[in-house]
Formats: sequence, structure tokens, C-alpha cells
Amino acid sequence: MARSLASVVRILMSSLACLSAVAAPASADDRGFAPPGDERCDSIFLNCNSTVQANLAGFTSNPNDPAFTCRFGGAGRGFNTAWYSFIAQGPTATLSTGSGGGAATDSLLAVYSGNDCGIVTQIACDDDSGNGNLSLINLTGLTTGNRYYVQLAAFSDGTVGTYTLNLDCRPPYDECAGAINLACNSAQEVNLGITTTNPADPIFPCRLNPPPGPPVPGVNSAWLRFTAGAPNMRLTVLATAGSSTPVGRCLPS
Ligand SMILES: [Ca+2]
Ligand SMILES: [Ca+2]
Repeated sequence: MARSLASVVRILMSSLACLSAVAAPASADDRGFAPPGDERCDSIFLNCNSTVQANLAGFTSNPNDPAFTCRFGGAGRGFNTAWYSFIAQGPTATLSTGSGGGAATDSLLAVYSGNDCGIVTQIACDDDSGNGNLSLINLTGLTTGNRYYVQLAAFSDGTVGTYTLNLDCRPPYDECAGAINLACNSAQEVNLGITTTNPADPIFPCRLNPPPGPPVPGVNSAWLRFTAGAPNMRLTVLATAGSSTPVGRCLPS
């Protein structure tokens, strides 16, 4: 099909999002019982595309916790460390902390690889890349299906409080601004199992048997873009289990 330069192609298939919620950890009590998530091997599972609240006052500091290598002023342990883990859905993910108010103004965040909780390797660490002194990590190079551990702590005793921790697993191509390039005569795999539905996406006017009611966009849209390599082009979609592979071909005019 003929398109102008730098046309953007939108691909649609149906799939399920991974939106869900995780309960906040229980607080430690005065008898010293460790709450879930207080230690790495008892980490709280963090669902993709979810936000949890961590009241660090309910967690304890363990001298055996690994130091935050990124800590402002030099490597060191944080205060009241909480541990989370997640399963990578793709090569990228973003972790960010927010403040629940009060003293919670300065977090530390680190990520470790290692499916065995006893053998972990730090792959990322951040102190202040978020708002103010909050933490933000853009992860790349993750292995789909592998477990990663997240270490959250307060920077100081005076910043122990309630933080939010968000895990965003959406791939960049989930939105038009992150469309991946589909070169002429090539194929790109997009995984519609990890994209999400944006209600602001344009609708497909060509859709067969649309549901009753106002028009709605397709489910779990992914975005690709191409630069026209010839006046006539053909776009096809090949489906594989859980994924689809758009193929762009430049045809002789
Ligand atoms: Ca702890
Ligand atoms: Ca910080």
C-alpha cells in the first residue's frame, strides 16, 4: 500500500494485560517478627504495571544486606530495607519510587539478577534520579522469564516512611512515541502479551463486527513505523504464539 514518508503503522491483536495489584506488606510487630519482604529470600512479588505501598517503618535493617553502590556520599546500606521481586516480561522495565508523604523523601533502589535468591548480582542502583531525592531505574537487557530482586530502603533514619514502588514492564512500542522501526523488506516481532490498551488510541474504522456502543480502540496495541522505500508497499502480520510479526515489503511500481 502506498504511504507517505515516515508513516506510522499500527498493529492490533487481542491479548491479556498483566495489570493487577499486590497487597502491602504486614508491619513488623514489637516482638521482632520479620514481615514478608524484610529479607531477600522472602521477597514480595511485584506484578508488572502495578504500584505497591511500602511502609519502611515496618521493615528492619540487616547488616548482611548488600550495600547500595550508588548511595550519595559513598557506598553504604540503606535504612529499613524491603525486598521485592518480579519476573521480566521483556528486555526493558522501569522501577520508580514515590513519597507517601511525611518523612518519605529520600529512597534508595537497587536491582539484582539471580533466580536463586542466595546468589545475586547487582545490575542497577539508583539514589536520586526520580523526583527530588526519590529513585528511578530504567532497566535494559533483562532476560524474559527471569526473576529479579528489588532492594528498597530509606537513605537515612530520618527518611523512613511510606514509599510507593512502581514497576512498569510495558515495552517502548506500547505507545506511538516509542514505535520501533520496521525497515524495508524486514520483519519485527512485537509481543502483544506485554502491551496495554490506551483508550486514547485511534479506532480501527475497518474493524469487522465492532462491539455495540461507542467505537473503542483495539486491545493491546503496539506501534511500528517505517520510511517508505518505494511507492508501493505491503504490510502483513504473521501470528506466532503470543506474538505477531509485522513484515514490510517494498514492491516494484
Ligand atoms: Ca530488611
Ligand atoms: Ca535517594
